[in-house]
Amino acid sequence: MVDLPEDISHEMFEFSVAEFFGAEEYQSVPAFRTRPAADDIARAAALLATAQRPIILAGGGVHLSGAADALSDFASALNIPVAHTLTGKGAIACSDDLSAGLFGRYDRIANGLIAESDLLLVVGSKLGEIATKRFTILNGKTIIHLDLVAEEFNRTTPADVVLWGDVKLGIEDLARELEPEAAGMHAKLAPYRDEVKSRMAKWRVEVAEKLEDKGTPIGMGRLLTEINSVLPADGYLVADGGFAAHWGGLLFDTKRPGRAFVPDRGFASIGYGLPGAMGVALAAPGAPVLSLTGDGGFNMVLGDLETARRVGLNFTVIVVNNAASGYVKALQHLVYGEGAYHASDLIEMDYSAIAGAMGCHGIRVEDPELIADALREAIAHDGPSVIDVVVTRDPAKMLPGVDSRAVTIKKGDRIA
Ligand SMILES: Cc1ncc(C[n+]2csc(CCOP(=O)(O)OP(=O)(O)O)c2C)c(N)n1
Ligand SMILES: [Mg+2]
Repeated sequence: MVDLPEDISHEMFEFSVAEFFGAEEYQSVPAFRTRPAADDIARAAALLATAQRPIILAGGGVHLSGAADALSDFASALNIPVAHTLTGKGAIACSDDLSAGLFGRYDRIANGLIAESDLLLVVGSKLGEIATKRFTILNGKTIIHLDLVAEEFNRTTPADVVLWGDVKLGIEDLARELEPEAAGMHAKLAPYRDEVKSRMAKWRVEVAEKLEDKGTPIGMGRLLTEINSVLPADGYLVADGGFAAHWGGLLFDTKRPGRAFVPDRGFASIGYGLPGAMGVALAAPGAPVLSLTGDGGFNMVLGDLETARRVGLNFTVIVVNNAASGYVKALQHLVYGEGAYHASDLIEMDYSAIAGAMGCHGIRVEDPELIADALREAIAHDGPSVIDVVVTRDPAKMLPGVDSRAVTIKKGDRIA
C-alpha cells in the first residue's frame, strides 16, 4: 500500500487529495455484490442434498470474490471435496483432507473423481480449454454453475442450474438453504471424504520418485517439494506462463484458504514472473514471495530487477533454467518428433551471475539437496534474489503429464 501524504497539493495544482471524491466501497473489490435468485438457490440445494458424490470445481472467481473462507467452511460443513483450476488454487487449502487438487489438463486425482461424480458445483470458473481438458471431462455431467459473469453460462459446458451472482454470497446462500440437511450430508459424505484423502495419499506414493527425485538435472517435482517445505503458510508463489504455472498449479500446496498461488492465467503471457513478484511484494509487504519463471519469460523482463532494487522490494525469482522455450520445445517433440525443433532453443545463461551483476542476490543450484538452503538464504536476503535452477534439457522429460494437445483432432472437436 502506498501511503499518500494528507496534502500533496503541488504548486502547479490548486487542489489537495482531500478534495477528491472517493467513495469508501470502491477501495476494495468487488465494490458491490449481487446474489443469485432465491428459487435457483433452492433448486441447486435440492440437487446437492441428494447427491452421492458431489464435487466443487473452484476457479479464480472464488478469489476475486474473496470467498475462499466461505467456500472452505461450506465444503467442510457438508464434506464436499474441492478441485481447483490454476487460478482457483487456495479456494480450500491444498493441505485440507477435502482438497482434490488441480483438475483439467493436468491433475493428481481430480479428473477421476469428476468422472465418478454425480454432481458438479462449478464456482467462479469460465470452464475454459485447460480446465475442461479440451472440453472432454465434464460432458454429460449434472452441473450447477455459480458465477458473476452471465456470459460464461452455457458457453463451453451446459449447466442444469445457473446461479448468477457473487460467489461469496451465492455460497453463503447455499449454506443457509442446506443448513437443515448439513448434519445428514456431513455424515453421509464422510466415507467419500475419507476416500478422497486416501486417494491423494496413494497418489503421493505413486509419484514419490518424482517428488523426492535426487537426480540431476533437477526434477520439477523435487523443486516443488522443496518450495512446499520451505515456504510458510503466509507466503506466496507467483507463477509465469510457461511450465511454471502448470507444474506449480499441479504440485504447489497452499497451507491456508486464499490466494497464495498467483499465476497469470487467462492471457498466460510469459514474462509475468518478475513483475508479478514485484506486484505481490508491494501488495503483501513482509510476506515471503517466491516466483517461478522460465528462462524465456525472465529474459523478456529482467531489466526490471533494477526497478525492484530501486523501489526496495523483497522477493525471490526462481528461474527454471532449461535453455529453451521449454513448453514449445516439448510440444514440438511430442507432435513432430525427436529433433524437429524450431526456434525453441535458448542460449545457456547463468541467471545468478546476471542478477549478481545487477546488485541482486544470485544463487545457482544444480544439486537438488541444495535447493532448500538456497530458498531460505534468498528469502532472508534484503532485496531481490534470483535462484537459477538447472533443470532438464531433454524435451521428452519436460511435460508434467500427458498433454491433450497431442491428440489427433477429429471432425466435431472444439479447439480453443
Ligand atoms: C507473451 C507470450 N508469448 C508466447 C507465449 C507462448 N508460450 C507459452 S510457453 C512458452 C515458452 C516459455 O519458455 P520459458 O519461459 O523458458 O518457460 P519453460 O516452458 O521453458 O519453462 C511460450 C513461448 C506466451 N504464453 N506468452
Ligand atoms: Mg525455459
